[in-house]
Amino acid sequence: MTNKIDYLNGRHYVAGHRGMVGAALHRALINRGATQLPTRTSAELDLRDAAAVRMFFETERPDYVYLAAAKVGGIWANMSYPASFIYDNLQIQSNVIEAAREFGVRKLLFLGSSCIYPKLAPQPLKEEYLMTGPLEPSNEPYAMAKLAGMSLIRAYRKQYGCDFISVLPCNLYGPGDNYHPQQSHVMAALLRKFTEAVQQGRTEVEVWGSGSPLREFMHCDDLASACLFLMENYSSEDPVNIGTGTEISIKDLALSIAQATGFKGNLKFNPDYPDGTPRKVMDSSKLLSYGWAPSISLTKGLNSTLISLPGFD
Ligand code: GFB
Repeated sequence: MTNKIDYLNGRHYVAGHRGMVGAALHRALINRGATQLPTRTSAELDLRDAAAVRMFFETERPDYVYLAAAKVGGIWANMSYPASFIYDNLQIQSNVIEAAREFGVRKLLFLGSSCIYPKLAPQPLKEEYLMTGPLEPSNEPYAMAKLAGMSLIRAYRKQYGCDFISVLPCNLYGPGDNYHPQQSHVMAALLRKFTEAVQQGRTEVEVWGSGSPLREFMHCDDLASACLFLMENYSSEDPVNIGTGTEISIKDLALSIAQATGFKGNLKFNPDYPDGTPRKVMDSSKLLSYGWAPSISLTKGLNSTLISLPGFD
């Protein structure tokens, strides 16, 4: 089912537009000619506050909603703040989805995550493997919230006929990522660690865990492109995987970043930190079959992200 998205005259609300994914969606919308993009920072609008969210929708009346606002973080953040990861995300997504229904949003896209698949599901992960086994414990609260979000999308389609869809991205990276030393995802963490090691003349960089886990990385601009493609071309209760199909071990990722940053020292794997799920590569053949494919290779994306790094304190 194809939906005409009215970029020019429609009002497009990207929830979470200051985050890496939301900012990429914002850029992509502007590139397609969108001019009406109501925004609120988290200081201006707390998406965990149902009344405030309702008032925002009543005032701004968005036609299209991209639900990229979420509490996110890497494996350490997920393990350190499990209550915030489930509570905040349940609140944010419930409030935005319900307000979108109440105020007649024409289409909404909800961002899930590849970490909602069972820890030991067969690989590559096909959409039908969802909810077939236990989750990876390190991010179970976050994954539970995202599973609930997907269920909300399905339920709102069934009960109210809302044109809401869910997508499941692989691990993401790109400009505007969170570079917090402990709380970030691995790509941002390693970009920072290697860059600082070179700047400070250090000869060793710590890499958490064993280095053996396999992950699939996508640049946030490719993700934004896939999301808009699905807004235009997809309408179903079934979620869609968004991945590159290419996986890399954490050790090889660290070696690639070492090379890209010009780091010549040693990697020190620290087994005191967890590996998380051993492998997480998605089967994105459904998306490919609709006619979308990624265009930013890991090498290209890594190099462009490197030159966009902020200064670190
Ligand atoms: O990106 P990441 O934190 O999360 O870590 P997940 C991926 C892998 O990189 C793990 C290793 O095996 C980490 O142990 N790693 C090595 C590091 N060095 C570092 C480092 O300095 N920082 C970090 N963060 N990792 C997350 C979920 O899982 O994936 C989230 O916890 C979310 O909920 C996200 O779904 C996409 O890929 O393991």
